[in-house]
Amino acid sequence: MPAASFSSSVTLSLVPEAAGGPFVFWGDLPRNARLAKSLGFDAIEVFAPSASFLKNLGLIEILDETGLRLAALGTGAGWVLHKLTLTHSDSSIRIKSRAFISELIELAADYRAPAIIGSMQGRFDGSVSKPQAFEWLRDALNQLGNQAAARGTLLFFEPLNRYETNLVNRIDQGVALLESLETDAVRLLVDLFHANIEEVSTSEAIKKAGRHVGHIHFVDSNRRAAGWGQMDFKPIIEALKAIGYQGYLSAEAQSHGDGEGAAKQTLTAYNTLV
Ligand SMILES: [Mn+2]
Repeated sequence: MPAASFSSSVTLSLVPEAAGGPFVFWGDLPRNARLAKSLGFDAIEVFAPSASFLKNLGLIEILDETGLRLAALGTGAGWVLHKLTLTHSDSSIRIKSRAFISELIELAADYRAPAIIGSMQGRFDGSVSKPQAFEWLRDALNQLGNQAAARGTLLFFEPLNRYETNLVNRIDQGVALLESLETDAVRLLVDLFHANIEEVSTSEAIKKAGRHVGHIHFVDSNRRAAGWGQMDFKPIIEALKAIGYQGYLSAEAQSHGDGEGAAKQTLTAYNTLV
């Protein structure tokens, strides 16, 4: 078994409208970045209202000060705040969705980080057929993946559980989608909460996905910090080691008002498992 070379990351939301969402830290980027560093994290993953919002916030100064890396930037605020998706029946909304994500890809690339497409994949319904939605999604991923590649980074695509999308729920469906693309710059984000709902075996699915796995949302079965649910993490960590995974275990968990507690618990689990 190869030695593990994972890194730790923790999520920070700067979107108050996402209240109740699975983020460990909320608001106050400088304070929470310093706290993440002092607790021992390698990186932060940021969920922000927009690229322009983040540009004005001094992200580079706080990364420089703390020595933290940027693991990834989420794009889901396009959905939460503006109801944008890449598979919407209205072409003007699909165009706005690509532009919203494109700006975040550019900004993330400045920090050598990928952007994440999760909820922005949308869902098919009404006048939009499943094949039509997939055609739009593939076209968007090709364009946005090429953009990321041109900037020397990757794009992450996240399967979501059945209550959040009817497009890509499982890891093998994500692999099939990525293998149908013309770009090779898109990797799967495996969120262990979603996988726990949808997979027969998360560890076997990870082994089959192999090189396509680019990022992990590290969270327990009930979407609380790792170790505070009933997930069996050992075979999952073994599977990640077996495929030579070298990315982040990024804590994306509900913290119920105690970000520091959830962050500490995540690191206890991380240090026990990795
Ligand atoms: Mn996630």
